[in-house]
Amino acid sequence: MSAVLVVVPTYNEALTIAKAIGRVRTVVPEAHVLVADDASPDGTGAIADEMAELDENVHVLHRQGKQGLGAAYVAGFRWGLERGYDVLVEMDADGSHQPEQLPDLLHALDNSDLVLGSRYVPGGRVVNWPLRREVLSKAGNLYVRLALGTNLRDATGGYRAFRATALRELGLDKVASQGYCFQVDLAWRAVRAGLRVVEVPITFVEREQGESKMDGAVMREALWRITHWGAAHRMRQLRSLTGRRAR
Ligand SMILES: Nc1nc2c(ncn2[C@@H]2O[C@H](COP(=O)(O)OP(=O)(O)O)[C@@H](O)[C@H]2O)c(=O)[nH]1
Ligand SMILES: [Mg+2]
Repeated sequence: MSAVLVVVPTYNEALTIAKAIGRVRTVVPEAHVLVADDASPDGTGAIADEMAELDENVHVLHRQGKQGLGAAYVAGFRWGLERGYDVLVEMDADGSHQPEQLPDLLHALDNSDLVLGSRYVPGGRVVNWPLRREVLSKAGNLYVRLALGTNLRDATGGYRAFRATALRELGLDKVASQGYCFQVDLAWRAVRAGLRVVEVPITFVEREQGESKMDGAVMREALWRITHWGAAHRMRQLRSLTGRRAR
């Protein structure tokens, strides 16, 4: 059986972290959980430490300060790869990603390298999101498809499962994305590496407690990076086309 590590990045999730970890431990008892906390001022790290003390399947990675979702995941993945986990899962701490759907993701990984929990394939949905967030998310995904020329319906979501072998191929050392565009970055790397990427439907439930950390800086970083990746991709396509003609 494969060893599964669920990496949960946290910044000020004291109200939600215990429940999220508890649900994972109930639904997939054999999985380990790693909380990657950016020195949350609200004491999230201490709550995670208490849980880790009582449960050998729970681990905590304390980071220096708020350095963004992408940076927390890179550090969490490194931690897991160094310790030989076979499968690395991304999951939010706020209950939006339901641990009860984790078995669906893990099952789909039997025949793929990366499974994206997807809100925008048939069967997927979003519950309790304000219209503004839904529009932003759908527009973001449309932009990703147009800029990068992919078919992915939900490249911005953060509920996913990677095979460790696949993650090792993606060049984590070279990931510069700090914020939420990390999600697009890794999905795009996987597509370009020719890995088998599949989407399975999930129900994303907006958090009931705590606050979203999505802000203008996160969105601006996503916009310029995706535009840059898209332009570089088109240049490569153009070059291979003209190269072929010249031959
Ligand atoms: N370690 C770490 N976690 C973060 C950071 N920003 C967001 N997160 C976590 O990423 C997950 C998703 O964030 P959230 O604010 O719910 O984003 P939203 O669902 O898009 O509104 C949550 O578990 C957050 O605590 C960060 O800078 N560092
Ligand atoms: Mg959230």
